[in-house]
Amino acid sequence: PRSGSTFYERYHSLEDIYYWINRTAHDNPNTVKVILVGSSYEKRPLYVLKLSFNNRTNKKAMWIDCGIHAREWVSPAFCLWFVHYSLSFYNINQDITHILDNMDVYVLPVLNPDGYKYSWTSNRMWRKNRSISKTTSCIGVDLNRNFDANWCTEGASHNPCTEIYCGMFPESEPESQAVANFLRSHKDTVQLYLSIHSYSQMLLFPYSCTLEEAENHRDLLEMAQEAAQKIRRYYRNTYRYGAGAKTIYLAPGGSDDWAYNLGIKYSFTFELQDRGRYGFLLPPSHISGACNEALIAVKTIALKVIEK
Ligand code: ING
Ligand code: ZN
Repeated sequence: PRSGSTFYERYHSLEDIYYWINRTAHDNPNTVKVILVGSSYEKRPLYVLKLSFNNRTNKKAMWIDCGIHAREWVSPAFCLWFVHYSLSFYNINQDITHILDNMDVYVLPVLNPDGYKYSWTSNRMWRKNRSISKTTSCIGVDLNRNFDANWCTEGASHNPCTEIYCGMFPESEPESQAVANFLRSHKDTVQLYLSIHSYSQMLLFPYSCTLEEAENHRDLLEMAQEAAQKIRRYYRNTYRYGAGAKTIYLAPGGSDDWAYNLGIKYSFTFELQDRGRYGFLLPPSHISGACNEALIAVKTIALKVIEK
């Protein structure tokens, strides 16, 4: 390891992350539970950490998933960072204490474990999962095109050889199905959905699957704007923000649009650092900066959801 860097300032193999999940739950038996929500195409477990700091009834919840795209390594790093920060600064930092007093948090550190593993062992630039198709030798479905939100319209592809292959049908992949099943069964409590990607420094919200505006567009825009302002003020970094389709490109089948249509009215996709200098190959020395600025955005948005 780089001298002077902590565990959370490095990238970790899938095996290390599974070990970390286990140890984190074991070391925090009163606050952390591990929930098995499904398994990947290659039969790896999909574990969610539930952070719950008190037994208040009717508590809201937020969901954070990381690592839906294999090569976006800073994304799983953020999920680990967030859990560690929550456990370390509850009752120390006022904002995280208020958030955790009012919300349970579900964290899925690696939504696409097969792809993540493959990006460590074979192809650093792999994006999709690793499912095999009957009709071609091309491998993998883009899990962020596999959800049931204007599935496989403009901005996704039926061609398994592309990076934006939507799969055979919505939720054809076990990874997207596991997330969708979990959220369907928790939609009465989950009020905030966050999906963490990289790179390009953006805070996106529905819709990406259509140019239409979400019903609470103004609310979402205001939250994203405030979060971006905080990042600029505290970290002197620029995040763009807006509805996905108008800010980057039309992209149907994304998880945030699907969660929004399910009824989770506060739904965001974060694109963490950087803006292209290193791209997906963000050096480990940048993890702390990338995670701290994203953390301030998560806090800003979560505090606003609690107020609603
Ligand atoms: N970007 C996202 C992608 O899947 C996105 C952008 C956000 C699409 C929300 C759909 C919904 O293309 C990256 N970097 O993967
Ligand atoms: Zn991505």
